Amino acid sequence: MPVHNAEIAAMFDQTAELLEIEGANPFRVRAYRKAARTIEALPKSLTSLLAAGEDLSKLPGIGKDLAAKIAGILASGKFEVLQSLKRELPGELGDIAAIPGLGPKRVKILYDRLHIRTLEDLRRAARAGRIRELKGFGEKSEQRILVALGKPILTEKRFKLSVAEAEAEALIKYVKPFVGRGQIAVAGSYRRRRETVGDLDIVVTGRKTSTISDRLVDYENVSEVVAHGPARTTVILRSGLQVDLRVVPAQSYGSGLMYFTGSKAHNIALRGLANDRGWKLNEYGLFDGKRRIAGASEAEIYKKLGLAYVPPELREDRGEVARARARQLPHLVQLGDIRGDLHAHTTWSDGTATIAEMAAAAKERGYEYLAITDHSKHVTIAHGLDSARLARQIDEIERVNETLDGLTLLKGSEVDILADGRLDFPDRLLSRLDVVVASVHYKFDLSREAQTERIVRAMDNPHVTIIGHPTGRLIGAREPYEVDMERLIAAAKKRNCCLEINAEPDRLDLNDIHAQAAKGAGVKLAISTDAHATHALAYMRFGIDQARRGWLEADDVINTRSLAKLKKSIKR
Ligand code: DGT
Ligand code: CA
Ligand code: CA
Ligand code: ZN
Repeated sequence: MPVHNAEIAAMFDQTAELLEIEGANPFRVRAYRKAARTIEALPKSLTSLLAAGEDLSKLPGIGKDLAAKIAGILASGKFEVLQSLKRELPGELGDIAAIPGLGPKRVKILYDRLHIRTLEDLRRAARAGRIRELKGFGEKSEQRILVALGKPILTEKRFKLSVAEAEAEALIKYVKPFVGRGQIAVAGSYRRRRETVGDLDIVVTGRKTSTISDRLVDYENVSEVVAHGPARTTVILRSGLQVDLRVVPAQSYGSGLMYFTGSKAHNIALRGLANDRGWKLNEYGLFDGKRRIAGASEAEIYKKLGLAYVPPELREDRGEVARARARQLPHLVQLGDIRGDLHAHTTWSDGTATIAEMAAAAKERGYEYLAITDHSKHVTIAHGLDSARLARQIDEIERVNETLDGLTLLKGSEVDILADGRLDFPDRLLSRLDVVVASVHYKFDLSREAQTERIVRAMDNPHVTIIGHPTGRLIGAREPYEVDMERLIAAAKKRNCCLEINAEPDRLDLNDIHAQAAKGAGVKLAISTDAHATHALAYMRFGIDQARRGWLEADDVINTRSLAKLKKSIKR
């Protein structure tokens, strides 16, 4: 049974949690968390990477030790470290430790003295007044526990799009052979390419007697069957991701797909249009009385409603219905429009591939150009470059460029924006570069005013081409720093500076809404992968997803330009 990346990531996260309860070395705890983030974001399964002979210890945050552990998990399906931790610390102790006021030590007391292993155990003990009797607890902490238990401690779990995508692709590959000549698609927020996905909604054509639901239930990766019927089946995968499968007749495939793609708000707007004409729209079709006038394809439904086809990424009821009626929908940027990548790291800082290897990978993607933008010295953990090393790297890039045919490496830097808005390199060096990505990597806790001022000051430097990952957020892990986005956008416009859509699946920064606002103000965007390895250049597609959700067209994105035009348009 192949072990999925999401499962290994979950094992590492859980290990980190239990180690924390045990009071283990914080460095060890962090190492597991970091490895989990890396694994979640991988575009390929670890199984296939290993089979292809890739050295896993080259992945960011994964050393020799963890690489060996991963190989062990892939071979056995089990993680011995986690299992022994669980033997020592059973139940839901990790969840219990997450309750405010209860740290690892107190969790241990609860377990040792009252045998509390689950949230339910804890609730029962608190209601019975047994916690206040424990030394060091008292009535107040018992009250606090009860209050905390009343709230949803485990907030609704959403999955990053990249993680959901790996699950969805494996699942579709498995069920596809059973679909025969029918149609199947993943609908919902997944099809709209939202940055996170609550569950997967799969629509498949078939008759009432279809056996496709039985096949899904048999899927090796299913951990729980919530509902199982001929028309609708719901399962939970081992990663915790829920899958809803709906079987619809072929003549309702378009309406079913449309309904389950949503968003709900978009559906409501469409139903309103149908009602205005005296029709009815639901998941079975578009009806005039009892007569179905459309339903087999989405295209014919939009057409009947007098609308241009609305790409799923736009279906959020943010004005797309009116624009579809006026035939004024944007021509959304596509992956094929992209001619190069403007943010990439190499072994000179914290990347895993050499300049030449990154160049070869970019060329393989059909790119015209790739900007090498290693970190500056302030990011010491990433072996950021000092002035002397950057000068040497510039020479090296020029040397490699001589050997290349069809691809041009751009000399660049991801230069740190220092706390006061100055840059981490002197102007005389920056002036030698083609592309300067300026980013914030520390002092995330400045006030909104100070943080905004800091970044605007950086843009004042005319050598700066692009502001990298402008809000600093990490999806599900780190909130964006406080910053006045409206002011940043206005400042970028005034200075002819670009903003980045960082396509790294943990970042997606700017997000869709901010990207749309930037476009509205006439600011150009760079969709960049921030690749730290050759395979990560493929993250471009996640950036394209967000750009499309932000209504961007090819012209709004600077790296859709030819090299000559790019160079002209980024000149300040
Ligand atoms: P998610 O899963 O939270 O990331 O977001 P969605 O959009 O995939 O939402 P989900 O899975 O609850 O439902 C899938 C689609 O089904 C949703 O986008 C629209 C449609 N849908 C669900 N419930 C309703 C409803 O009550 N009314 C209408 N009009 N559509 C609904
Ligand atoms: Ca969904
Ligand atoms: Ca659903
Ligand atoms: Zn960065």
